[in-house]
Amino acid sequence: MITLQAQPTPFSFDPAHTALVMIDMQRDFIEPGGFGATLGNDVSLLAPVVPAAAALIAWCRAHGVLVIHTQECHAPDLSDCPPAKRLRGKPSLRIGDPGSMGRILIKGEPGAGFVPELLPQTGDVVIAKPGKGAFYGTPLAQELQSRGITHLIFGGVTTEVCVQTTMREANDRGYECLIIEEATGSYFPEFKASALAMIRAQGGIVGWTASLGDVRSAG
Ligand code: TIU
Repeated sequence: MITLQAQPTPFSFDPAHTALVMIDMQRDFIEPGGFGATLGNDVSLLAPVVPAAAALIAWCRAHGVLVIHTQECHAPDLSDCPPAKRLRGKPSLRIGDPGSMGRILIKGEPGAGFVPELLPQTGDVVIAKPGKGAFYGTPLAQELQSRGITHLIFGGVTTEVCVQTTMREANDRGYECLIIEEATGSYFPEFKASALAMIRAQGGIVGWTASLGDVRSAG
């Protein structure tokens, strides 16, 4: 068992029954010209998440924690993209439109791929997801159940959209959930701070929060 300092209380887990869920560390969210930028966001705000996520992934590999990468993307024919998602708002390019990193959020296109610092390795699990939450329309639940996973550690982008949605879905499914502060980020720093505060409030109503320093201090 590993116990690390966390809020609102220490978080204990058996690495053999724990997975890191790294949410959507894709070029489409982190680099200029992708989906995040088409929505009008300053994507440079997410740059510091990349080295922190790399450090968290390395720590998990060293401690025998399964690494799962999720990827928000759609089929080339958009059959898994509801019009309500594609037509929402007034982005400069919509999902499926051609951009500087290929078609926006389409599976197999350069933009939908992971940033080069965080490429999946042999033994990792990769989950392509059509929604914001990683359980909807994916085999994630079966992947976790078949491995006897009970505890989840979260990182990725963006904190208040895909990360928080997935963490809430996981919490409702009975998983003990921890999010690592430096390894997640938002285009809106105040939303990140609020999401972390919401998660750990009320005795950890959604889960626990901890810093990368807390993780490293655990061993
Ligand atoms: N727009 C935004 O903040 N996020 C997303 O659309 N997807 C994820 O969070 N991955």
